[in-house]
Amino acid sequence: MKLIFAIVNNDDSNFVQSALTQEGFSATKLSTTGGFLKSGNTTFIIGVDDDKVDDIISIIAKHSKKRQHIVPTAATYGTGMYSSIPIEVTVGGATVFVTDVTRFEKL
Ligand code: 2BA
Repeated sequence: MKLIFAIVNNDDSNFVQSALTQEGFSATKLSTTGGFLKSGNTTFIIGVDDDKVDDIISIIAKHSKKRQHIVPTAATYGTGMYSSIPIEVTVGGATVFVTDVTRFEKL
């Protein structure tokens, strides 16, 4: 068995959730915050049999879009002056971790 952690954009999360449920997969949805942008995203926790991992990744990939975000960054000059330079970062589609489950119980 595997445990999948999938971090997706909030705007995609309902589509991912609906598609997983429709295909018969159980998932837990957490409200999370990205460490870099400090903005909200959604993390799904999904426990599945090994042979279903690729199916789940396909569902997540299908419903997770890439997005561009403009982020202000601070530049420091030798004169002690600062200025803010916006940079563009690409977020998503989804960040997915797959880990082994050593024990699974439903009590
Ligand atoms: P954030 O940490 O808010 O990162 C948002 C986007 O900012 C990232 O998109 C990436 O394009 C950029 N970014 C992140 N850290 C950066 C850095 N140190 N320098 C420059 N740019 C940086 P994604 O890679 O698609 O990640 C989307 C979200 O997935 C992340 O939101 C974070 O919540 C999660 N994530 C990504 N990689 C992770 C990892 N290795 N471990 C845990 N969570 C991760």
